[in-house]
Amino acid sequence: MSGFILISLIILVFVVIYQIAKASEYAAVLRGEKKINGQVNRAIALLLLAMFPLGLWGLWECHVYFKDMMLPVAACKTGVAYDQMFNVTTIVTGIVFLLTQAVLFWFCFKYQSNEKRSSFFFAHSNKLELIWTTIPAIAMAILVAIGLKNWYTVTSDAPQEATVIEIVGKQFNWLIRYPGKDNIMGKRDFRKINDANNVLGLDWADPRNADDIIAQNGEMHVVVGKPVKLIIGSRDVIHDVGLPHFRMKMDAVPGITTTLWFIPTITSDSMKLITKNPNFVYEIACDQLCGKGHYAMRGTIIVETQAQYDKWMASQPSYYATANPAPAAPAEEKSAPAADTTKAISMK
Ligand SMILES: [Cu+2]
Repeated sequence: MSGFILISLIILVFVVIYQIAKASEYAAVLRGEKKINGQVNRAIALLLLAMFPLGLWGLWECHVYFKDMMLPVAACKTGVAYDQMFNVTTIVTGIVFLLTQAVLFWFCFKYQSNEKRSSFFFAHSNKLELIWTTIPAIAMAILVAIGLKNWYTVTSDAPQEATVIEIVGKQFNWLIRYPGKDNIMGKRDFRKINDANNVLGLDWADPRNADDIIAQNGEMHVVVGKPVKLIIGSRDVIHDVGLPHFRMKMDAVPGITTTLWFIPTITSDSMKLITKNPNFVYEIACDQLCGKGHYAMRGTIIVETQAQYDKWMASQPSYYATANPAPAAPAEEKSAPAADTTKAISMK
């Protein structure tokens, strides 16, 4: 019933608008078409002029309304550089936007249709072409150069002392591996992936895997002030390691290793004070729509002091121990030749 009323109402509104249009058409004929056209033109020109400040006010209100969604201060050095780049770009494009839009709306008003005015044919001007090509080109080149400098910084070689952490995306969570006491990550083989007891496909024939740690609860722990290098991969489809609080993201592509490095500068505890939010956590988001559980691909980063990190690290069992509750010595596994495994798989 309510649907019927709604449709009737819509039809009624259309009929009313149609009748008003018809009536104003008759009025135009009676009062002289030209006069009416002139009035309509003037009204539209005035409305357009009003649209500009009204639009700007709307933009401002949107920012005020959504200000709680803004990110807090960047939590690493490259994040600060990124914010500066963002601000410079916003200011430069903002000035251009304001100037061009102000002129656009003003010209619509100033050059509204008028009986006495005829159009002016302007074919070409080399000087103008040169000006409006060169100035934006120089501005864009400068902005791109700043962007490239930042890009090369985060993707370049990390400092030697960096903590190396592997992060692998899968539908639908992040797997985070630390190299363990030997500081070397063992080999992985996608054919050995097994959700029951080998989520990353660690090759147990490689002794360097024996002490590797896969962080529990998808929680990445890093030390404040110490460089972190992420080795990024994917187990299935393309994901993307999104670190909004560090202003960074990098694709996680199956079969291709990507990297990122940064120096966290604010601990999780300090950030709780800065944001006045006792529940604040640094998030790892998936920035690539990767399937139906994409929204739930949330990991967390704990930025802490060296002492807190060491304590946490000491509490983490090796993945080998977790995956093999009655641990056979890794050395025995090692003695099984890797070639045999490959053969067994290819024979299947
Ligand atoms: Cu994903």
